[in-house]
This record gives sequence, structure tokens and C-alpha cells, in this order.
Amino acid sequence: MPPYDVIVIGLGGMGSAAAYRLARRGRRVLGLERFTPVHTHGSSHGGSRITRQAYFEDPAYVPLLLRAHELWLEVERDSGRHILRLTGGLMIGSPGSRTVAGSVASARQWDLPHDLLDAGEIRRRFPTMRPAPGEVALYEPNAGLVVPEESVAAHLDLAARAGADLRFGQRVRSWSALGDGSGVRVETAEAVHTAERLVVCPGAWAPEMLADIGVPFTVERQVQYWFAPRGGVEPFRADHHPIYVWERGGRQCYGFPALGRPEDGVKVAFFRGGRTCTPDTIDRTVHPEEVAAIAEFAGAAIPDLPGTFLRAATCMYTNTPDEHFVIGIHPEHHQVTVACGFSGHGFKFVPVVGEILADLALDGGTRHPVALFDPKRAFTG
Ligand code: PYC
Repeated sequence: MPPYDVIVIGLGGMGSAAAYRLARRGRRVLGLERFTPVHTHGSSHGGSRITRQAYFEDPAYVPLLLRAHELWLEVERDSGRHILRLTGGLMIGSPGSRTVAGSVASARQWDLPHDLLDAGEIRRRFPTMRPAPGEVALYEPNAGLVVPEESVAAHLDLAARAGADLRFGQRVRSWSALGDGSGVRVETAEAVHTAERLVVCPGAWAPEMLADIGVPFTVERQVQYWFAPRGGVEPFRADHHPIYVWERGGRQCYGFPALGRPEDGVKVAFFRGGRTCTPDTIDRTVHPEEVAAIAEFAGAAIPDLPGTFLRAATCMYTNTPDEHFVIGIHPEHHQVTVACGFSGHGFKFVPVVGEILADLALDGGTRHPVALFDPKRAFTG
């Protein structure tokens, strides 16, 4: 019998949750991560990620969001860490925009609590915001943010407490499924490990780690920016300035309330539109023209926000052509489960993805609706 039931490659957002759910079900888990716990090299840092339920991308995500919400609360309780913060959320744009129309369709289909606001109501309720005449918003009270670093730390703590063997600084050189279907082999610089099952959560390393599943991933450089607003942060606290996604002229920007000390500022970013990169070639320098572009876009909508630029951080999205996730059993190896291609909107699903990965790896199926994420679907974009 191999020494482990399941090996999990990658202990970022998704992999840490998978390791926890597998260990909690009594399995012998080995987790391998190339960096330190809670690092800034991938896609699970920056202090905040949006969570929302009226999902413009597709109403099929909503049951997963409802389950993720329950699990965030459970993970917070069990770990003692504060991860989820509901601030309410605004999806703003023209009435026909994907951001607004898609969110409204999801909210109606799933009977989610929400208000529809015209430009005057947006200004009245959220004085930091300056919608143009004709812009509207869906407001939902159950939107907010999760703190990615706290999520990873919580899941790693819980996984270790449940008996998982978590190893860091372990670069995986290769993995293979044994030809007779009886197990898997994972080679790092230091050792060769074997197990019955493998779960691969490679983040931006998907193109190299999962080249054989044939998904045309694109890794995209993203920049998160923090500004000290003109007039100070107080008007930008969560009770006046919730999370938002704002669509204008075919672009989306998104942002958060002021979360910490005044000197921490307020975070805002473009959603997508970054340069293609790889984890080895990503430009970690943020250039003045990039700061100017977000300040101009965000400042047109939220005039006091881009007061003084404080700092920026780069991260990576791993996109699929249709921007839906890839979660499922490897097309050629039933003992291998994959989770990748989260296309910049995955973090809010972390705990439910962990649950799904444990289901797939141990039972070969899941009660959760995952058809949209089939690794074998046709990728048309
Ligand atoms: O993850 O929901 C999200 C999101 C929307 C815009 C940026 N991130």
C-alpha cells in the first residue's frame, strides 16, 4: 500500500482547501507546495478578493456560492481566523451590460436578496460613487470580500490539525499516473512520492503541470492598486463604500472599502485586460502609465478615490477561453483530479472547491453542479 492516500500538488487557495477536506475525511494526505505557506508569487494574495452571489458570469455558479458561504463560516469558526467580511456589493453599469444584466438574471433566478438602484439612488446611498446618468446598479447585501492570505493559512492550519503532511519548498518536477490505474507517482527535487490518488491545483503553473489535458490556458498579469483617497479614508469605510464591479466602455474595474489603518489606503483594480505572461516572465514592476490608467478610469466613477497612489502588487489569472473553471477528473487518468483555470473569479469558491475536489478524488463524483467546469468541454471562448 502506498504511504499516502492522496497527494495534493499546490497549496494555494484551492489546494489548501482540498488538503483540508481530504484530511478531514480521514485520508492520509501529502501536500506539496513550491513556495512557503501563504506566499505572494501566485494568485492568492493582495488582502482581499470579492465575494458575491448574484453571479453575472452564469447563474449555474449560484448554488456553489451559497455552499461556499456556509463553508466560509465553518472554516472561520474552526480555525479562529477572520476571512469573510460582508460589506454589501454593487454591480454597476448600463442596464444592458453583462455586469448588471447578468447579475439581475442570477438574482431573479435564485431569488437572492437584492435592490435595483438608478443613478440617483446610487449617489444617495453611496456618496463616494458618481454614476453617469443612465447607469444603474444591482446592490446585494450578501456580497463582500474574503481575505486570501487568511483563507490559505486557515485551511493549512486545519489540514495539519487533521493530520495532513504539508511540505513547502517542494518543486514538483513531474507527476505520472501508473499505467495499471493503481496509483500515482510525484517526483520533486528531493524525493519520489507515491499515493493512490492525486489532486493537482497548479494555479498559474497549469500550462506546464497540466499540458496533457489540452485546455488552452492563458496566464495574465494583473495589478492591484492602493490609493489614499482625497479627503481621507473614512468616507470609504464599508458602511458607505461596499465592494463593487463597475463596467464602462467594455471594461470592468472593481474595488473594496478601506479595510485597515488609514495608511493602508483603498484597493482598486481593472478586471482582466492584463498582459499575457508566465510565472517566470511576469513583470513585477508596476509602471507609471498603468497607475495613470487606473486612476483615470476609477477617478471618473469615484472622483475622490485616486488621491495619492500608495502601492501596487502583481498577481496572475489563469484564464480559460470561456472564463469558466476547469474542475474534474483528468480525461485520461481516473486517479487524478484537477482544479485550475479559475479565470480571475475563483477565490470566493475556495471552500466549496475543496469539498468538490475531495468528493471527486475519493468518490469519483460530487453532488455539486460542476458540469460547466468539465475539463473535456469544447473550448470556444
Ligand atoms: O472575483 O468576483 C470577482 C471579481 C470581479 C471583478 C474582479 N474580481
